[in-house]
Amino acid sequence: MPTLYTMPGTCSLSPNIAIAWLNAPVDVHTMAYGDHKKDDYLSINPKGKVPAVKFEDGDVLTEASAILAWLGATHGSEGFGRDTVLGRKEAEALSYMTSEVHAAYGGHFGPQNFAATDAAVEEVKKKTYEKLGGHYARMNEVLTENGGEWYLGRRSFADTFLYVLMRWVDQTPLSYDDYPTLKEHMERMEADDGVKLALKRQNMEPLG
Ligand SMILES: N[C@@H](CCC(=O)N[C@@H](CS)C(=O)NCC(=O)O)C(=O)O
Repeated sequence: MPTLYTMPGTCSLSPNIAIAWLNAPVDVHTMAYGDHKKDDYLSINPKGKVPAVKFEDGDVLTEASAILAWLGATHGSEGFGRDTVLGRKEAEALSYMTSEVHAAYGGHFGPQNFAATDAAVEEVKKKTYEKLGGHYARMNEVLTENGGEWYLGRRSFADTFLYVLMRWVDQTPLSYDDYPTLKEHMERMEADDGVKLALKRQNMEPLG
């Protein structure tokens, strides 16, 4: 059976939820924070990041959106093939959430990587939260336009990554109250049995 490597608090929760939703035959292995920089894991993913999937033949797949694409192609429900409207919208949403929104969090999790002085670090953080605020406003708009329940109007893997991004708002000066439709989505996700199972497998709690 393939193994998904995760760590508490991280974006690996997204494929972890997808695995729970699909009841996919994938083992979920949760590491303690810090183990991702140790030799055992670096021999699996030299990038030292989660998520990663190790297959029985030794092949390794990294990058959340690629792992979700593999899960969808192998175990996914009908209507999400990349040759369908919903499938290509899902690919678009996941690329946006991973390469734009998640990547923008670099200025929150590691502002010192972008600035040399304390004042410059503060400036990076300020700009980061402005940028993130724009992303959340856009996602709130998309979700509202699509009926408010699921990001693409029907439950998809985009909802799993959106939930990860919503959990991180808690660590920033941004307010959930500015994104009411996203906030309801987060509450809906936390009531979901698959999400509860994935959180448990990743040693995490719902935010409540
Ligand atoms: N582009 C990667 C990003 C993966 C990533 O940044 N993972 C974070 C957790 S959300 C991580 O492993 N951080 C640990 C570190 O950088 O030390 C993806 O989409 O999978």
